[in-house]
Amino acid sequence: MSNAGEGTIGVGMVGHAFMGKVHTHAWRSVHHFFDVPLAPRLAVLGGRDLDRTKAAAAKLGWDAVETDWRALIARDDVQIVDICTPGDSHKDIAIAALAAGKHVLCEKPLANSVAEAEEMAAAAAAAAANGQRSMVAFNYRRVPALAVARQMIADGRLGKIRHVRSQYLQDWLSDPNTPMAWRLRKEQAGSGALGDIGAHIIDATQFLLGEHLTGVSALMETFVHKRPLDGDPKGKLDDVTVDDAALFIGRFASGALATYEATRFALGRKNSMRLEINGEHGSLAFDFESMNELSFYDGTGDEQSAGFRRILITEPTHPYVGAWWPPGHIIGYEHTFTHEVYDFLTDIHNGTDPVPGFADGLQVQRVLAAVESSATTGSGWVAVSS
Ligand code: SOE
Repeated sequence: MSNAGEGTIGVGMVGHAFMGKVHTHAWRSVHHFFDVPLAPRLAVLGGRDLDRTKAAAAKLGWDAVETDWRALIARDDVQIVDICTPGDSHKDIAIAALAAGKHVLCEKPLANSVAEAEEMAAAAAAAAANGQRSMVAFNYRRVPALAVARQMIADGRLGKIRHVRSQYLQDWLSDPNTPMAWRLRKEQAGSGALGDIGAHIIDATQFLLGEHLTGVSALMETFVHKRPLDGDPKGKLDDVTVDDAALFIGRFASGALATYEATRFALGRKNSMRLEINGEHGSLAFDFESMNELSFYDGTGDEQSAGFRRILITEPTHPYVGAWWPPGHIIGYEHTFTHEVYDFLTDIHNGTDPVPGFADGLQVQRVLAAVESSATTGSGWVAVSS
């Protein structure tokens, strides 16, 4: 049994694949490392298959299971609904959960379309008036190194920003015999690399600069159009209906120019989310595969000794780091989700709106739509709607 009773808040999580596992780790760990006003209770795990959901609940430590997310939402022991499902169910689950008076954490991207995201953002705004909090799980905002980078940019250490260079490179689909998955079907995922990992670099770059993209021009490509349904290359094949890669340029409101590359075919790159920001006085560079490090070039110093220097983001004064280990004992991917639920629980307790909220998720959805429009119509520059 997870901790029950006073000073706790019940979580009902829908979905128990990769995101379900890492969110569970966050809910289980947060109150052991951070001072949270309400300790999460792993009340209910939702999944479509009863036996598989029971097995996942036993392994991950959830108290009960439901095979219908509507029943999960209706339960009195659930105050937070955590949505870890493919994008095609985000809207229905989130709007129903908000209507039922729950707080909602929803995985990214917020939805599979701008229209869905608009409905969700409107429902979240209405529910906020009722004290209900909602957040989109753009977890990379909670990488300590990126929180430091954002502060350095906000403090003017780079001066006016000229260039934003970002790539999110994975290679898990490079083999054409890798079987079909929900992330490869448009009706379930909304888009491919663009929404799955491109959404992260869109949100992360806007987070770092503190401003939005105003327009984009894009290319998208599907390299492998058919994949084995169950991994047998000689078996039945199914159609891939999403992009395998998206490349786009963009312009920020301040005039800064940006380049984006999102692909799951960069053979050898496993989860390499790379960002470089060039300003008039300096530059910052980051690669998630070395997530505890930030490279900084100070253009205001002595030219003779100038160069990118490595900042190890493991000091107790760095965001979130003080809750974990002594300097140099690095943290990982899963810690960013613990940071995320720490901030979410704090907002719930303080009655403040979480960031990124559904309105932020809607704005990212609008950038995704502009990229897709530019790439599919070949219309070149497409403004990001507001
Ligand atoms: C697959 O590309 C994936 O699991 C994404 O869906 C996650 O958002 C990312 O953090 C890791 O890769």
